[in-house]
Amino acid sequence: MPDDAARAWVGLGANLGDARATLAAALDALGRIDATRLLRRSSIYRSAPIDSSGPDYLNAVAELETTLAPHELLARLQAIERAHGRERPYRNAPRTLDLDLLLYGDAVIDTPTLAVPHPRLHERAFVLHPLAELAPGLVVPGRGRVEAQLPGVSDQRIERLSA
Ligand code: PH2
Ligand code: MG
Ligand code: MG
Repeated sequence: MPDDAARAWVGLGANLGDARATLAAALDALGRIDATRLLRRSSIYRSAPIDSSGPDYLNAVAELETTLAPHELLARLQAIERAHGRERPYRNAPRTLDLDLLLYGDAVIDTPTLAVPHPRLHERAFVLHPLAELAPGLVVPGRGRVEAQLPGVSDQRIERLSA
């Protein structure tokens, strides 16, 4: 991977259909994005829906190395979502697969189509726990270390599943 590669962090979530199989397939698909390597993935977590409805979610976080630009990577993530039958009937609707670009190096991006760091990352246990598992000490631009955000989400139900 060339020197200009960036470290990107992607949040995975699913709460419709066979969520476990979907996350496994999505991780596989992340590993096949061009100009990108899947470095690591967190455990799978079961979490209560936050500002959303339907069954519990399964969530995980993946660490990528990529030479794609942030918007290019976002387009690849959206293509994987669509391939898994993602529909967007309304905001935060239950979903077969959600792939969120959480962090892209230490970049701060605020455009109509992409905001990085993900604007709600720091208030969501289902992102913070898997991220802290993979990268304790990781600094979220504008927020500080990932584990410093955990006390603020201690009321959100989440459970780490094996593997
Ligand atoms: N995603 C949302 C809204 N709420 N809740 C949980 N537990 N997990 C998610 O992935 C999730 C959510 C919007 O993307
Ligand atoms: Mg999301
Ligand atoms: Mg999303």
